[in-house]
Amino acid sequence: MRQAGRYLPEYRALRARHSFHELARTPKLAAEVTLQPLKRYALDAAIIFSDILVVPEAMGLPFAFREQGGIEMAFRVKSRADLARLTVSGAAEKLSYVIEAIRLARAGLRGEKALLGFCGAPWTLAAYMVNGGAADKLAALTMLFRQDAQLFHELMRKVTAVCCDYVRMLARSGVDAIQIFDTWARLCPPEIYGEASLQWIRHMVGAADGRVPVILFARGKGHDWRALADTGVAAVSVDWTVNLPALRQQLPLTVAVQGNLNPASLLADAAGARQATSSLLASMAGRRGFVFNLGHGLPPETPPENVGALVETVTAWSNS
Ligand code: 1CP
Repeated sequence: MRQAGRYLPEYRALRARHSFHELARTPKLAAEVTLQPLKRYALDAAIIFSDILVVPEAMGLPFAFREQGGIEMAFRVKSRADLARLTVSGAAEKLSYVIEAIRLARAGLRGEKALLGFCGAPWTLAAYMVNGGAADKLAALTMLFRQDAQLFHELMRKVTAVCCDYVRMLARSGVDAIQIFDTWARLCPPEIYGEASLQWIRHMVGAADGRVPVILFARGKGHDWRALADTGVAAVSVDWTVNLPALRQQLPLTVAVQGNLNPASLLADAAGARQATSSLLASMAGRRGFVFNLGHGLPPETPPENVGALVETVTAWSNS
């Protein structure tokens, strides 16, 4: 809910004049979009305006938007020849425009609010790279893992190396925390999740080198909290299907939990948004190590005033 994006009319107005790539790659514009939600709402933090797919793009695999919605990668990684087209050395440096946007956004925040950086998890990025964009048809990546484990691991090594370089850059950029998005974790069979995803995430946590806390969002894997926490992250962020108080009880207090209001509860009216927010807060009353968040991103059709009702409710609760 700290994100900008299509639910905000001021984002859509900028987007009418600039492509997504122009917004993301022009530090002044990216910083402006980053700060848009904070101009409207009394939020505690901002998240830098960018995308997880900037990493494959920097490796030589760009993405575009399909007219009917969704993402289209320029090519699919199906063979060693495709893999050879991806560069590692110098790739993360191509993302220095994000670091410049972070610098400008931090100046705008004047130290009063936190700023988050983020990076996709290698499994989720590879999902887009292998199946060309329609990440819901993720069977392609699981199939690669099962049919050509060597190619799968070579791909993961390359993607992880760039993610680690990028995390190092983010950790030194002055962001207050880094969130890793393993959005397509839920499509990874549980028996291979450790080998296919978490081991690579562990490298990224290492690359942050303890400079900033790392938060892991692994959609659909909240029940596997022990394995998520074992990556060394400071916080586990869960989707809205997880029972948050139960998770808080099970995790050691050295690891924070973040979550997990169902974004759909913001689709009706402000009273409904307030009620849903209050009931999540009540379920977490008296528990330490909790960061309120949504259980996933905001759909574009969310009425902005309902986000306002949520922020007011959380602010009143944390001041009480
Ligand atoms: O038309 C537009 O303006 C593009 C819509 C859009 C936006 C607003 C995309 C394309 N990316 C973003 C920004 C973005 N991406 C943010 C917010 C930053 C901010 O507002 O300050 C974040 C955190 C992301 C990260 C991201 N991109 C994720 C992980 C988070 C999650 O939702 O689980 C994922 C999966 C993506 C891929 C992506 N980028 C864009 C789209 C439409 C998609 C989904 C593609 C698909 O799988 O269909």
